[in-house]
Amino acid sequence: MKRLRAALAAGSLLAAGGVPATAQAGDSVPAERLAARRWFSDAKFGLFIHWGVYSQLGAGEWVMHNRKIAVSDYEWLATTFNPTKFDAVAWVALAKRAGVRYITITSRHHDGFAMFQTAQTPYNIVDGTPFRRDPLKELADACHAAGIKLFFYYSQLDWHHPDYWPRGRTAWDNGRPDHGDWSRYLAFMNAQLTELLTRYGDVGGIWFDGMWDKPDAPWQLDSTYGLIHRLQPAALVVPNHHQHPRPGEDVQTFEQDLPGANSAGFNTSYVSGDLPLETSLTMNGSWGFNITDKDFKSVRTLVGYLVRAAGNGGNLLLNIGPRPDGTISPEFTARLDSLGAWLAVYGTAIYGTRRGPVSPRGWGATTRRGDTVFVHVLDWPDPLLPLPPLGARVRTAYLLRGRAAVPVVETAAGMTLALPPAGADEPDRVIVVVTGGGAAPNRPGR
Ligand code: FHN
Repeated sequence: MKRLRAALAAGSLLAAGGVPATAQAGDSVPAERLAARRWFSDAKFGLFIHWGVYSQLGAGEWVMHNRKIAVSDYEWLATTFNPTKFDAVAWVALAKRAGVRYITITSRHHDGFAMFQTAQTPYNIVDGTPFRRDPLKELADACHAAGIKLFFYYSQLDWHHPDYWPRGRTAWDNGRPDHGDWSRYLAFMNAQLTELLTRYGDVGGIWFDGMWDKPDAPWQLDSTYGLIHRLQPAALVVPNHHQHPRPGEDVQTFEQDLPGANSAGFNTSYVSGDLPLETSLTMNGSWGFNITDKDFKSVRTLVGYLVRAAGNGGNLLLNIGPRPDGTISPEFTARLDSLGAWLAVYGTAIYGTRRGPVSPRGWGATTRRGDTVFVHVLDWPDPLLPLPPLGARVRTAYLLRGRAAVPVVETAAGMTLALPPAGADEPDRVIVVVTGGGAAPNRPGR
């Protein structure tokens, strides 16, 4: 371990595959990445996909840990994985209908099984299963053809690799050796990341997860982030480590929580003022396919999350867990289609917006684009809605759906909107308020 620390300190480790994983100096962000961050902030809606060997057991992606499955038994399970109904074009068509602008898919989860062809281990879907196809390649091709960006989820935590040692919080006796070479593990990870960033065309970014298993380990993040940014200068690093953002990271992501809310208990309540934000969310209570979890959120609730995420200046990354044969359950497809139908009407109040001049409230949220403020009324029973000042005089206000004028009374203390009754099929009444000057965030009343 002493030798490893010395090597790490001297920065002498090379990523396998001959690519030097050198550190990044400070956090000077080149123009390509700044543009990619802006693109990300405009995108507002992404589809998260958790899919892997675990899907076969229909009990979520933690089943190996939860049922204490031995490595050898899980390896056998992997050899039976044969998702012959997987159709990348159909998945992307669904994503397109839903109105998402990017997909983030598990290239490998904590079970360590690679859902892509990798020369670093035979424990991958092409070399280790009867399927023998690379679904990530097929998905990347379909995404590129459809104009959807593809991000790769990559688990830093590994329940299979013998060099993931010393083990972290999720340690249990599953037949792994009680020793390992951490520097070899980091080289393995960097080599797999190199493959993901050189064989799949333009990649939106890498969505890291699992560092929380060993938060104090010498992860050499500068090296890994530097490698990513060198291989694809516009690829974003999205770390789900639940901590303050670090240099080299591009997006602050919050798991099962709106930015800063931390109702889940493991997110940080700190919210970056500079970086794009994202909320990842399950549609039921599970990430990976769970055959008994029918606790699906309603379309109204999901619209509420999308609106409140945007009102907080963030994106919604909404998850599906496809079945082991490659099909997607109707509960997911129906909700995605409904969200797409909703966005076809209301998308202008979401895409390309930033958080509005009034911070999210119990009744809803505001978004803005230039001088136009979108007031999203999600839950307000009364005909009059009082708002704090928007920071600029109102020129006109009208309903987004149907364009009917909305009467406004302005005073020094703010303004009052006279709302039409909500339709039964209308989870969000959107009032378009056109102001005379810039209604910038951080105005009085936030
Ligand atoms: O343990 C994972 C979990 O399985 C899932 O991938 C989520 C997605 O945000 N992240 C982890 C927990 O932080």
